[in-house]
Amino acid sequence: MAKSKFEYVRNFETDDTCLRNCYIVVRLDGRNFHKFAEQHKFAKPNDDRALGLMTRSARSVMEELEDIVVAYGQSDEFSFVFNRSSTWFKRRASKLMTHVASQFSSSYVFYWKEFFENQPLLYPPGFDGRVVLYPSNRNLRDYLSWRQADCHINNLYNTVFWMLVQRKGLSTTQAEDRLKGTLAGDKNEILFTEFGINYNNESAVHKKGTTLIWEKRDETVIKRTKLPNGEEKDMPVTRSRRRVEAYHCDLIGEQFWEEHPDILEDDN
Ligand code: DGT
Ligand code: MG
Ligand code: MG
Ligand code: MG
Repeated sequence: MAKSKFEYVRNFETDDTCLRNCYIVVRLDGRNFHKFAEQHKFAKPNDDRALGLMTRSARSVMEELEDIVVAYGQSDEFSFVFNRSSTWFKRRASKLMTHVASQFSSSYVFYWKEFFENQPLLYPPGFDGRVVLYPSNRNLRDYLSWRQADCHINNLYNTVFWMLVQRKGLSTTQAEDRLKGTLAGDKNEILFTEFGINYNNESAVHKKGTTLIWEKRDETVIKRTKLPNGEEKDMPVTRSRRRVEAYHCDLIGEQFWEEHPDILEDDN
């Protein structure tokens, strides 16, 4: 095809290829979800409908896009980790990030009604995205540990905060003052002595967030099969199928990674 004289404008496009051998992490975060949560009457501190919808949308991202090996979400954010050897879209950061963000956003709206039956969606939500590269398994694990530690710190704070407001009748300012300068141990103590709550018994999804990984499961279906003698018979056929499974477990220690050695590629 003959080139037009306008063709040169293509050269203004910049190269955003992600460095080879690195895990590519795309993290999405809900835009102004402080307001979004208020307007859509999210339960405080954790709304299980909202968390379920985030996880459903993340599952759609993993199923529809290529090469995502693990995803981790909490609050209004989700991180997606592409395999370090992925060549999807020639590793172009903008392509990967925008596909993740648009697939996630459209799924969030598409599945809204499944989670928020009686609460209409009042306006179109948005998500920002960023790309970060991690060159080693240690760095990637520390990244996920960082997000999970964030989940823990916020959830512990929010759990005590809303107990003080909802159960004790403190104003939000009074609850803030009460918690100023307190350490994790102090917050656990307040929960236990004032509300009879052992934080360890709080639900795992709120304490640990949600981790999505691919797992192989054997699936048996009945199939009509032709026998050598020409007869037809219903026979069970077992196939190994890959599907996305959700966990609410600790990612910081060794156990999860020892139990799922296929998620990360060897460092070398
Ligand atoms: P941004 O991300 O800079 O556009 O601003 P925000 O407002 O999204 O701030 P961010 O992402 O730091 O914090 C997440 C907000 O979402 C936070 O204000 C609390 C709210 N949120 C997330 N999950 C829940 C929930 O389950 N229940 C309630 N009530 N609020 C939630
Ligand atoms: Mg933010
Ligand atoms: Mg946000
Ligand atoms: Mg956030």
